[in-house]
Amino acid sequence: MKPNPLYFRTEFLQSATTLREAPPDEGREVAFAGRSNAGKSSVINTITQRKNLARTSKTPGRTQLLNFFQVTDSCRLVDLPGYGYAKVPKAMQAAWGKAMENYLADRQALQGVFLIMDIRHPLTDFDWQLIDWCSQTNLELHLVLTKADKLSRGAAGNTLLQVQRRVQSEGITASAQLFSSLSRSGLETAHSVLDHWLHANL
Ligand SMILES: Nc1nc2c(ncn2[C@@H]2O[C@H](COP(=O)(O)OP(=O)(O)O)[C@@H](O)[C@H]2O)c(=O)[nH]1
Ligand SMILES: [Mg+2]
Repeated sequence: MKPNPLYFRTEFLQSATTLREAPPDEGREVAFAGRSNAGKSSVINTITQRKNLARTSKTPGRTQLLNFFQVTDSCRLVDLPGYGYAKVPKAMQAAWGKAMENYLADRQALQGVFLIMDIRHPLTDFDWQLIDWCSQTNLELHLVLTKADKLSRGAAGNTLLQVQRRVQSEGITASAQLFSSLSRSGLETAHSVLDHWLHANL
């Protein structure tokens, strides 16, 4: 398996605070979701080989917008607001949640969700909420256990298996993979899932 250089041409398109501000609901898009600090921006930067496309931040919870990135004329990647940052007021958290839920439920172009989880803290309550939303709206789901470099190869493999079992035991269908933005391991797998969902095979 080789990386697909198509994703390396990705450009920032626009931000939106509500679904009404989003680009026209046409073509195909894949959304990236995850808890603040899980490593979501780093995954997007690695997948697109752009150092600062999705701003990697040491201050978690600052990304409060839906950010749209253009891969081709008809294909987009979408960075969803990081959820579950404790220092943000509850009301604001609720507003983000609402925007996210609306987007997941109503967006016709949306093909599926990459759920980014820190391999050391997988399947938090917030992750389960997102998994439930995806399952209720019949959205495809791909679980990305990132920062795999933080564990030994064996421990990372075990965590992947455990996460797959937990999700399966709830009757949820989802694919899953290990990833590291540090070593770029898992990049080809992530590209192949995107190719599949976006019909972006070159
Ligand atoms: N070791 C390691 N650190 C990572 C990895 N991905 C992200 N980080 C670090 O984790 C922190 C949060 O990453 P970021 O991408 O901003 O998370 P986000 O809030 O989910 O967008 C940053 O300090 C990153 O440098 C990874 O694959 N390996
Ligand atoms: Mg981020």
